[in-house]
Amino acid sequence: MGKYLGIDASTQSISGLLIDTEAGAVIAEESINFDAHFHDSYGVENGVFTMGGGTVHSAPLMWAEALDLLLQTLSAQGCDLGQIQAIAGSGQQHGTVYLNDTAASALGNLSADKSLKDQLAGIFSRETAPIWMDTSTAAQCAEIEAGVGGRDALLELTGNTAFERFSGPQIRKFHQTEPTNYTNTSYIGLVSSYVASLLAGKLVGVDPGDGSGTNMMDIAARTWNQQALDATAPGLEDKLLPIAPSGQSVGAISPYYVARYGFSTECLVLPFSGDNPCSLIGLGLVTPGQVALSLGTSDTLFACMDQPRTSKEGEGAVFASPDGQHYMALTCYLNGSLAREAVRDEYGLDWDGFTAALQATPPGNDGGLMLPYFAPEIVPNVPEAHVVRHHLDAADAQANVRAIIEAQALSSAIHARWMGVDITSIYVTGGASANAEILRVYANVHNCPIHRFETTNSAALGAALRAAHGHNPADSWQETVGPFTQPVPASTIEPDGEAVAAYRNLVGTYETLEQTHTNN
Ligand code: XUL
Repeated sequence: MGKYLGIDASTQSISGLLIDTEAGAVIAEESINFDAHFHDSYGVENGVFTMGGGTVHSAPLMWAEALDLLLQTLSAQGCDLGQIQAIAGSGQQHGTVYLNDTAASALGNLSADKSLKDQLAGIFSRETAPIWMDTSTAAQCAEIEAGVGGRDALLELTGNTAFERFSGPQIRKFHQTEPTNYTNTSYIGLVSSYVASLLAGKLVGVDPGDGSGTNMMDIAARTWNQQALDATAPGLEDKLLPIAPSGQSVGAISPYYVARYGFSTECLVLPFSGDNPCSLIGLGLVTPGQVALSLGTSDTLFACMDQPRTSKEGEGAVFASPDGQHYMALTCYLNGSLAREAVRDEYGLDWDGFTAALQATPPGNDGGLMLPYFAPEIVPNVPEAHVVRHHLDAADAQANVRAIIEAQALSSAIHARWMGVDITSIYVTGGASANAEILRVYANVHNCPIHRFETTNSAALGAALRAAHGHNPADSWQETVGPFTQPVPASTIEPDGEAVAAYRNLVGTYETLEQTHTNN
């Protein structure tokens, strides 16, 4: 029991969330927006530099400056940072930070009289860091896959095929385009391990959760895979620290933070993990079979798996869970709110009208189906936007509303199969989760209860819960996450037998329609 801090270093901001496990409550939350504070000094927009040709970077020195500002702000608000027993964190996944041979000593000798920014400006062998939004490495992806013996071989070794945003292809591009700077790099970290290093005052390794997003880690053994490293860049193993187990403290916080912000000398730092793996914990998914669905701009399905199952068709990514035992599956549908809003607007409805349309139409929609690709879709892979209506009258507003929601729910069932998870419950978050009629469709398609979950920052909460568990490893994960991950009271929607039967028949028809109109 005690107080634990979760730090989320994300694309547009860095946030801190403090929990009190005795009270089972979040007691402070603060966020530093990069554009608001650093647009003028670093030139970032939406936290990043968009450099053309799909290249998107950010500024690791800015992240250090923002960390100082975050801690200063929390302290100025009256947070007693001295009571914090452990810190863990979460970082935007895949982004890489390149440090030279002065980094270890600069981090180890931080003086509390000067800021991180003033002391660390010289530690970078590359001033900017490519991040997850970077799509400039298609050639490197192909080279890495070929280097290990093909796409399936990389999938087998690391759990994922090569993705442009993943760290390995980004490192390979750096080695190819800036060979001297690559040679002068002593340490390559991820956003997560870099921010952990700032706090620990020493270089910290990448945890398995974030290591899974590199195309370089053996997903089952949770160690770097030499074959994948060799296919990425020469001498890479010397620039990486061993994978750091997510639950093991890397030591006490640097004296810099004790002197400057009043942290206890005993406050422990745990390895940081990726934001999605931390969200898995922050949503309470610590038991295989538990699934969360975020209905946001895009719809994202998270699942806790007992094995590192992979998707050959690229339906999703696999990450090691920072709970140390399980795995996380992540599938992202681009046509989430975007598509729901397109239908709402096409028929001149507001959200009440949208809900009324769902109430007025039967499960199964009398056979009317829609393929809702209002924008290109990730899953299934649909490169060009196109909407298909099947036995569906484009003039019938109510049937089109039901068709879009049923399409999304049926697709979430079809493309969750690769996870091999027997879905027993779904926690739903995000804007559209407030609509019980939408959730009813999901309950009937998946034949399981749907619980609504309200969260502001599940990644930061997951990080704080990881800190709590790292400090109290004898507690079960369920005990740790339980008090913080309860569904909204009375929000549970149970499946209805008749509707479940209707969807059981419809899923095959939808799947055939999808296969007819897509590449999958
Ligand atoms: C996941 C991914 C993004 C970033 C966002 O693979 O690229 O979700 O983690 O911060």
